[in-house]
Amino acid sequence: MQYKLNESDAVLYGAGMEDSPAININGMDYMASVTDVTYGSDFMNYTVSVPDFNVQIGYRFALEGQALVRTITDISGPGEPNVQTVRITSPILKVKERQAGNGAAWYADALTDRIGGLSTLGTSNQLTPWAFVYTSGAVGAVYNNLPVTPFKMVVAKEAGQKYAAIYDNAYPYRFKTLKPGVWFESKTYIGGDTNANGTIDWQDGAIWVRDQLPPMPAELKDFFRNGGNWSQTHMAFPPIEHPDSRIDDADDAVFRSCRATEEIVLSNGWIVAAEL
Ligand SMILES: [Ca+2]
Repeated sequence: MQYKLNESDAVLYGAGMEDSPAININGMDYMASVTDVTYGSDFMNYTVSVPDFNVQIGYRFALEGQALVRTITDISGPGEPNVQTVRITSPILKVKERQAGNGAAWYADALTDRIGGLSTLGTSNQLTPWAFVYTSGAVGAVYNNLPVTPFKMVVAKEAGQKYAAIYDNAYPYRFKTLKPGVWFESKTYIGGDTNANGTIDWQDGAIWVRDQLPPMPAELKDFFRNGGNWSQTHMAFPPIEHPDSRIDDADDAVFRSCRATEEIVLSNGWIVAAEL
C-alpha cells in the first residue's frame, strides 16, 4: 500500500506485500483473511475473518481530506467474549533509506526526542506517544484514540535497506469484563510543506497533529485568559505504569528549559488508568 501526495507525486509507504496478513488478539498473532468488501468513492468496509479465534472484525477505511481514517467498527462471532486486545500487525506508515530526504521523529523518553535522517538513527523498537516519518517530498503523521501509548516506532533493515515504520499499539477492546464501548480509530495523514519554510519535515506533520487534539474546554480557556501571563501547551505522556513519575520527568524538563526566567510550572490534565 502506498500513499501519494497528489500535488507532488511524493510517496510514503503503508503495509507492504512482505507483511503477512496477521492480526494480533490478546498478544498472539493469528492469520486473517478478508471475506467481504463493500466500498464507495471515499471508503472501503472490510470484514476480516480470524478463523482460529472464531471472530470476525469489521474494519473501515475512509478518506477525510488528506487523512486516511481506519476504524474497527464491529467484532462478532463465538470468540468475541474472549477478545481483550486487538492489534493490527502491519505498519501504518513507512519510509525507506533510498527515498531522498528520508527522516523520522519520535519521543524516546521525557528528555529525549529522536529526530533525523535514517542514516543517523540507530535501530529502534519503541513505544511512543507521537511519531512522524518524512521525505523531501512528503511528511506522514499519525493520530489515534488509544488510551495508552498509542504508537510504536521501528527503525530496522529489510533486504539490506534501512527503514522507519510506525505501527498502531494494541486497541483495548475489553478490560477484563468491562467494555468501554469506544471503537478504535487511527488516522494517517500525508502532507507537504505546511509551514512554508522550504523544508518538509516532522514539524509540517505536527501542525496536523495539533489540529487533532481535543480542544481545551471553554471554562479553562477563560480561566487562563483571565489569569495573567499564562502560556499553555499540550503534552502527551505514556503513563502506563508510573504516571506520576513520568509527569514529574516532563515537568522537570519544562522547568529546566525555562530556568533562566521566573516561572511556575503547572500540570493539568487527565490520566487514564486501567488494571490489566
Ligand atoms: Ca516545512
